[in-house]
This record gives sequence, structure tokens and C-alpha cells, in this order.
Amino acid sequence: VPLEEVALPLYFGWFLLPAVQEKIRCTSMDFLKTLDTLEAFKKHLIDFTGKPDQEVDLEQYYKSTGMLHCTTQFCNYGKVEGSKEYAQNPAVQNAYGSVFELSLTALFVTPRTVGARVDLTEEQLLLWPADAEKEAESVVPAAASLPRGSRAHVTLGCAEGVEPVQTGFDLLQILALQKDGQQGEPLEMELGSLIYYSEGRWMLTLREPISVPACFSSFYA
Ligand code: ACK
Repeated sequence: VPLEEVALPLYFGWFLLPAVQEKIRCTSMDFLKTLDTLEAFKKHLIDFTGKPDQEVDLEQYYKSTGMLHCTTQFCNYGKVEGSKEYAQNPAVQNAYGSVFELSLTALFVTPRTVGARVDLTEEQLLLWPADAEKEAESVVPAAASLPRGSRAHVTLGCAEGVEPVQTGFDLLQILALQKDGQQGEPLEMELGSLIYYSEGRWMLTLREPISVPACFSSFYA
């Protein structure tokens, strides 16, 4: 059956293969555990709690949001404009069901989300919607001026009551601050260098990017 005749999914994206899902969840938990014990992080705990002298257990703070993936096109079963055209794009149809190597280059947290930044290759960018960054403009005004693919991420967890769509906005916000040169002293850690971007935003740029196999496919709930 040609793809244009089947129902459109909730979203298209790369789904981390089952064997690496577990590994990345562990990496994420280790990162949160380490962050939680850092003096530098404790100094800014109020960003998370809203109250002075209140503790936070980051490992409990974020809830898991299901299968780890990197969304390309959010379709909402065809309600999103451009989703039919996306599904009909020959690059999308040719890649459907293939396994790609995604490169995770950074881990980040905010009081809302924890995620991994995905650095897309030229080939992977062929599957990236042209307007993904521009569509975030209402939330992150500087988003449209960032390079294509800037929004690409894997959501690792969300705080209570926060929707996963927030992870991409949080990433774009951090990248916009980075571009502006608004950053403090990096803290060198075993995994890479950690930078605080105010208001509870932290990004750890990995010394060694993590390469994960992921299947390009779609999700129907
Ligand atoms: O973590 P995510 O990338 O953020 O994966 C989930 C997935 O679709 C299923 O909810 C993402 N998502 C939700 N709404 C949108 C949207 N308006 N634009 C882009 N991605 C979205 C969400």
C-alpha cells in the first residue's frame, strides 16, 4: 500500500533500538546522579524548588516518557499542516524502516525536561522538516536563526505535568543562549564540560559523542 493511502501517524522519527534504550536510560540516570551531588548545582537548587534550602532528587524529579526516540515530523494523525507532504517525500519513503547511527553530543536539564542533543548528519537532515526550528519561534523567538536540525533531541524525561514537546524548546533556548555567548565557566567533568545557562538550565557537552543505532519509522498510539 502506498504511504499516501495509509493513515498518518502521531509522528515520524528515529527510534533507538531496544538494546540501546536501556544503556541511554542508564547514562541519563548517572548524569542526574552526578549533577545532584555537584556543589555548583546545589548552589542553584532554588531554580528547581522555588524555595531556598529545599532538596531535590533529580532521579525522581523527571518521569519517563516512553520509548526513546528523536522526533522528525510531528503529524498528529494528519492534523499538522505539511505532514502529508512529509510522508510523501521520497527521501522519507526510501528511509522508512532503515537503521541510522544517531550521534548524541550533549545532555541537558532544565526544571522542565532532561534530554540529549542529537547532531544530525547531512543525510539525516534530508529527513528533517524544513520548518522545525521556525515552528518553535512562538516559544523561543531566536529559534529560526539557529541552524537546521538544532531542535533534534531525545527526550529522556519530563517533570510532573510537562509535555515532551517542551524538551526541544528547552534545547533551542540553551543553544540560543550559547550563540549569544551567555555562559559561565565550564566545569570539567569525566563525561565532558558542564555549563550553567541560568534559570536551572545546564548542558553537558560530551567529550566523546555517544553513537546510537535508531530505526527511522513512525509511531501510532
Ligand atoms: O519528546 P518529543 O520529541 O516531543 O516526542 C514527543 C512526540 O512528539 C509525541 O508526543 C513530540 N511532539 C509533540 N508535539 C509536538 C509538536 N507540536 N511539534 C513537534 N514535536 C511534537 C513530543
